[in-house]
Amino acid sequence: MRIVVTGGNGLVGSSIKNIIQNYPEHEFVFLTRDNCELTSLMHVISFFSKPENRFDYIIHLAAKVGGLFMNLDSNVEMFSDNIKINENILVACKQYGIKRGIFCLSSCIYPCNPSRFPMDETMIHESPPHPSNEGYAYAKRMLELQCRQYNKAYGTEYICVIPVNLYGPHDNFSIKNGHVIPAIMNRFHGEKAKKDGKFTVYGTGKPYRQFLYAPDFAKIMCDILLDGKYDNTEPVICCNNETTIKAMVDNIATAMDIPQNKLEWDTSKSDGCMKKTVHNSKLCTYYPDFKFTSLQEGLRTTYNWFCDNQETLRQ
Ligand code: GFB
Repeated sequence: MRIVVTGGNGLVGSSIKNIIQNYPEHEFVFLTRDNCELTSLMHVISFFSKPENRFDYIIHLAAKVGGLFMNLDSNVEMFSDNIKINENILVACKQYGIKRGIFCLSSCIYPCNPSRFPMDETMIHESPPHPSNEGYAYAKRMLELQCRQYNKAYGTEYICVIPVNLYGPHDNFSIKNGHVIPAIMNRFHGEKAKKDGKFTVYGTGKPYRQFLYAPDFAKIMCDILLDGKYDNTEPVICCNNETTIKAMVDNIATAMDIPQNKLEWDTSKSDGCMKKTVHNSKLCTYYPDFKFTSLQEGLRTTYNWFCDNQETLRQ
């Protein structure tokens, strides 16, 4: 099969690039912002209308994403850009006969006051998401709705996968807009170089989060799309164990050789959603032997990658 991957240079897109040799019978084509501006329908149609850009399957990763503080600052753009990107891609998939694909949601789209924890695949639309990221959350909820409608109306096989907080090599290490792990690694790395470095973490450290190593997620997505084991088109959650932000930051400090008693908490900063726990029992019925990378191991390899790619990494 010929597979187009949108968001080809992103955290997960780059992780897929590192494993395509495991699927030698398939051809992967990585689409990046330089190739095509996905918020423009004209650009999207002009790209997919070219005879050399015919595909059988799609892995749709491209999105306007960012951490809590970016979402708090730009809920309007997070909604409008992601709605445009997803609509344009689905229009092109229909017009150019891409009948099967993986579409990426996120556990942050879930209700912030659900009827029960942990949440499962049936609870996406149960009640409002956390206000901090409602723009992104409602745009991604609409993507789940659109995939379901296309599958019903056109017999397509568009599968929504729902990861928890992703991290790993090739992440966006922006201190302002990044997610917690890359933002803190970059900030702490700068402070380590100073004699009287200050290792400040935002919030109280009490929120709960589930972190998933991006290379693990990349493999799960490619297997769901290609190995035939996942025999339906319903959404599926991909998650790993839960921890508190405090415990996770302690692990980062260990990975960076920073004494934990040097950590300081700026509780004037937002904690965002306190808990968004989901479970992966559905995924595990299809992939019972999948070995998830531990947080300690994932943080260590991510920091090593960060140190080795200072010149070129996104920040
Ligand atoms: O990763 P993060 O930005 O995403 O924040 P969310 C996680 C937690 O880390 C929050 C705390 O409780 C923050 O208060 N935190 C502490 C920090 N220090 C920092 C820091 O330096 N930077 C950041 N960013 N956080 C996002 C959604 O929510 O989850 C997105 O807003 C996306 O839309 C993502 O879906 C997966 O888990 O709070």
